[in-house]
This record gives sequence, structure tokens and C-alpha cells, in this order.
Amino acid sequence: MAKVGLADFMPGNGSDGGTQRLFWALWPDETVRRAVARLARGVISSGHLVPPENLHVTLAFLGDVPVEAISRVRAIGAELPGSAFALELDRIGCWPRPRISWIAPSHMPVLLVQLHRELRQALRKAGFPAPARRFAPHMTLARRSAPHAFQNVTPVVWSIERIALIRSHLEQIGARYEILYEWPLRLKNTRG
Ligand code: 3AM
Repeated sequence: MAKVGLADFMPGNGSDGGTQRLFWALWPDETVRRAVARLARGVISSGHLVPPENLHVTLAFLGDVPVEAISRVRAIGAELPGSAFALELDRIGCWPRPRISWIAPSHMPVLLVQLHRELRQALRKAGFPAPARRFAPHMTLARRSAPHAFQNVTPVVWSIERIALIRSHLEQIGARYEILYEWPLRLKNTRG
């Protein structure tokens, strides 16, 4: 099959019959989601909180992927040699320019760095747009929030055992995310 070029990834709302708006993510389970949502409610006092069911950590945003290329995106997930690890979300902060509040790990697990690197390389090799920016793992907690100070919080310890390919549906009330596929990470070493 022909390689997919950058021109195939035009911005859009992903509802076009020929494309799906996709991204790779770490998707929390119910326990992590609840713990994070509780922290967010207690700490963030402005903007729009992300609904608990939408909380995630983005690994790589693909944009609008032609449906005929999705099998190749799936193949990347199936072949990714990542290992499971624990992520401690212990720092709440904000980026004033995009007006986003987030929670992030103050310690970056080596296994997460490796996973992101492997994913980026695999995407590039397969001709997909790979993230160019420095990887700053975070879970967006609120949008359009007013700037606020950093705050260390009691860590939410998240045992990450899989990665997910997510489809984003842009709807009038906001984004709705659908887990398209998930792949387990190797359960060799759970601490990065
Ligand atoms: O939850 P966060 O903010 O980390 O910001 C978007 C969201 O991540 C990001 O992909 C996730 C699901 O939409 N995103 C959206 N458009 C993007 C773009 N053009 C993007 N990331 C990079 N480039």
C-alpha cells in the first residue's frame, strides 16, 4: 500500500466518511479517573473541567487518518515493544497560553520515555506524522482556566499496562473519545 504523506492529514472534524481523527493515549481506569477528577475539583477553580470519562495522557496525535491507513496504525500498536510501568501523577500546574490546567508526573519514568520514543520512531517509519515537540506527559484537567500556581499533590499512582488508539469525535458539546483498540504492555518491570 502507498505511503501516507503529510498532505493526507488535513485538519478537519474527523466526521468525514473517509477519515478518522485519531490519537495514541494512555487511558486511565475508573479508580485513577475518579482520583484525578476529585483532585481537579478541589484545586481548579476556573475554566471548564474535562469530564472524567475524557481524562487521558496523549502520546501522539495523528489527526485525520484516511480509513484505508488505519490497519497500518493498528499494526504499529501490535508491534510496539513497550513495557508496563507505574506513573505517579503528583503535580498540578497550568500552561497560560493554551489556558490549560494539567496534572503530570514530577518524575518521568524511563519506560515512558522509551515507549514514547518507540512509538514516535514507528510512526515515522510508517510514514505517519510523528510528534515533533518535546514530550511533556500530562493529563489535561481543565480548559480555558485562569493561570494558577503549581501545586504538589498526594500522588495518584497509576499502573500503566496498556496503550490505546483513540478516536476523537468532535461534537457540539465537546469532544467524545472512543477507545478503538488497546494493546497490553509487557509485564516485566512495573517501575520506571
Ligand atoms: O488532552 P491533551 O490536551 O493532552 O490537545 C489535544 C488532546 O490532548 C491533542 O490531542 C488530544 C486529543 O484531542 N491535540 C489536538 N489537536 C492536536 C494537534 N494538532 C493535538 N496535539 C497536537 N497537534
